[in-house]
Amino acid sequence: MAADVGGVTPRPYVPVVTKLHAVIGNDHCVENEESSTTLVRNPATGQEITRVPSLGEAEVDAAIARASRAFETWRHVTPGDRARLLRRFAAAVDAHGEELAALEVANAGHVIGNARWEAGNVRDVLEYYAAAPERHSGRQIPVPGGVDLTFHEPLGVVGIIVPWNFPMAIAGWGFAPALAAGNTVVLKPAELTPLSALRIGELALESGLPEGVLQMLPGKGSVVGQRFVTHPAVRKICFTGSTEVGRTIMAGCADQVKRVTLELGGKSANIVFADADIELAAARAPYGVFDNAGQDCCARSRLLVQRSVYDEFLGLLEPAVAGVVVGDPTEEATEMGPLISAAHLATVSSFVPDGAPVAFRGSSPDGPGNWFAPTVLAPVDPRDRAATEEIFGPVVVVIPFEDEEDAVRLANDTPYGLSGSLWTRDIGRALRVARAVETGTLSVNSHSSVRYWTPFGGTKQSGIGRELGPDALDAFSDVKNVFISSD
Ligand code: TAP
Repeated sequence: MAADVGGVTPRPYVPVVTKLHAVIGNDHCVENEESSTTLVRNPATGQEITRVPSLGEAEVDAAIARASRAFETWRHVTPGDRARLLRRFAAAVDAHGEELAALEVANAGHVIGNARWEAGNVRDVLEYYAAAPERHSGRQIPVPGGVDLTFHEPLGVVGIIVPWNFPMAIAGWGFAPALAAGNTVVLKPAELTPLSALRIGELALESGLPEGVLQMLPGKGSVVGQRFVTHPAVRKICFTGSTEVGRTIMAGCADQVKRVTLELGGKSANIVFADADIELAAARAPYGVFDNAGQDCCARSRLLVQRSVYDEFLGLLEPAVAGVVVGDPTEEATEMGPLISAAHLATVSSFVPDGAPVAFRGSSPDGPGNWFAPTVLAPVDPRDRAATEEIFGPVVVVIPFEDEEDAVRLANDTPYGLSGSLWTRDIGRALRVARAVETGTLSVNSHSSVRYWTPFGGTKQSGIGRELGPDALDAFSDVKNVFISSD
């Protein structure tokens, strides 16, 4: 494990997080000025899990300086050795998959089945991009008077800012291609959900990544994240989060013409045509919006149903929603867990006030924890707040449409454009509507959005740039053109 790799001596394992210990406090995540720590709670039980350091600007600057020094070495590690180190990192994540999944269940309230998938996703994304350093080749372009070559140059230090809804998967989508392209990474997990990222940072060191190559920096967005934006040595920001914060990040990056990738909010449509397999579309619809308790940027939170099958569809949807298993996320059979925090529960609840047009609801546990039952609102005017704003909770609005043109008009009547689905047996219609809906990804007869082999990202105010897929390395490198005269 401690072999010298490409002139870089990998570090032995040094834990960077002290043992998790329970502490007393009142909120899910409370800043403590005196000790500069943040209290982290279990959203399913309300119980405290641990305190995590909340870094100040001087500590962030020191970490960025370490990342800058590490870059000078990491960028010169040979492609084969960089690939080998990333494969070791993937193997360490794989070996600790159950532990990482358990952290995500406890800290983010993810159901155990999803959390295992997410840990596996971090491993898979690392393995996928471990193949990249040996394949990210430039071009030789025919020109008169000599030879012209292009090279993919790493950018330097990349700052990755991660939200709380998919803490470890979204972290991996950023750091795996960034490291493969030869950059070093500073990563800020969300204050509410830092635990899996901190453990992955330990695993990176344990598997031999040199010190400073990947650093997890917990703390506030307004301190740690903001410093990534303003620090001149950070050459790119990879931000996932709300459109509101994304706008400020983009404006801040403009000051230094800093590269930026933004993965932001969504209000995606699930379009059900009358010629679809209506039973299947209704059976699957709850999982297109209630997965991760609706805290999913790709949630299909607008269900557009052709009027001729509207009543039939709602009749089939009701038992499907009632059948969603909501409860203890540690149980294998559970399909939906709690919301992330009491504050977020209040926000989601505000979309279902007394008198809201609740067609039907699923179940949710009583007692402690941030529980909100799956909720179907119908009929809903397309201009209602619940139909236009991102709720980020288990609430779906159902809206009828007349024909293909009407469906596309409604689907596009939003500033967002991240994801979506359409259900039809007509392949021509599937292609026409898939092309007409303004969105970064779309699934036909499925709710799948994220596959690490394919590009993912939004259009309109859902973001800029694409993650994952074969081209992700291009987002973490610049093309240098070199002309060699033959005269
Ligand atoms: P945000 O409040 O935007 O926070 C996201 C991250 O940005 C957190 O780490 C946060 O830190 C940090 N941050 C906050 N203010 C900042 C600032 N001024 N400068 C730099 N960083 C700052 O979003 P959220 O509530 O965590 O996540 C929910 C949103 O993310 C939803 O809108 C959802 O659609 C979107 N989302 C999008 C995607 C994709 S792929 N498009 C995926 C997941 C989530 P703190 O932890 O300190 O707040």
